[in-house]
Amino acid sequence: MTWTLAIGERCYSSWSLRGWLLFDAFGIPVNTVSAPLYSDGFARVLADFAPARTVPAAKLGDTVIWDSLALAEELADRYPDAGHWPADPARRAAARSMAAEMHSGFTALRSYCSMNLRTAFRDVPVPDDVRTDLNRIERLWSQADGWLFGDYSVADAFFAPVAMRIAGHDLYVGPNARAYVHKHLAHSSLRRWMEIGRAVDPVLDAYTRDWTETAWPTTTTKD
Ligand SMILES: N[C@@H](CCC(=O)N[C@@H](CS)C(=O)NCC(=O)O)C(=O)O
Repeated sequence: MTWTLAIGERCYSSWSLRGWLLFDAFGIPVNTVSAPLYSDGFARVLADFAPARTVPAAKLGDTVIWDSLALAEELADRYPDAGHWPADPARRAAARSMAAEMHSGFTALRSYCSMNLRTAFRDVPVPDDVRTDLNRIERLWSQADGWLFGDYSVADAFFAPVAMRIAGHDLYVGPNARAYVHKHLAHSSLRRWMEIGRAVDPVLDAYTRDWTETAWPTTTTKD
């Protein structure tokens, strides 16, 4: 039996990206079904995932999981060798804390800079509360040497859309954080997600902004 994951549009649905990375980046097979955001089709697709009302929603037989943090824990329990969390207890505790802080926080950055993997912007004015979020993110990422805890973990999957917000809005962060953003830009799972999203997603007007558009940053390295 294979998991099915309901996702929104790949270019715009940051939580869907996290959910999918929890499978793809850890080698767990998954089929996706599209639940188009802001459409009647959204509720129709999610009816199969009751009581879910947001994406991502995952299903395996009678089991339904409708929250990305719950999905991370459930997959980590079911696939103990997949490496969702660092093996070292202190690092695992820190990784869990980071994923949880991301799950419940950074609302200023998240609401001001929506994830948009199709269109990038430059010269975006940065309000104080967004800078405060960025400062906190930089502090958390400061230990990254490659990925946050050595091997790719749930903490990295949870921060992937944050890295894409920084890249796609050309937000200033220092050299360490910039290197971490580029690590995500080079990540094969993320690149594949982006490619498919750009090929199949419609342009959603809700994500149009008045800021100056620019080319999406690319990276020459691949993971
Ligand atoms: N706490 C949820 C958040 C999921 C979420 O807000 N997903 C958005 C799409 S990125 C959604 O489904 N929005 C549709 C809605 O709220 O009606 C999780 O961690 O999975």
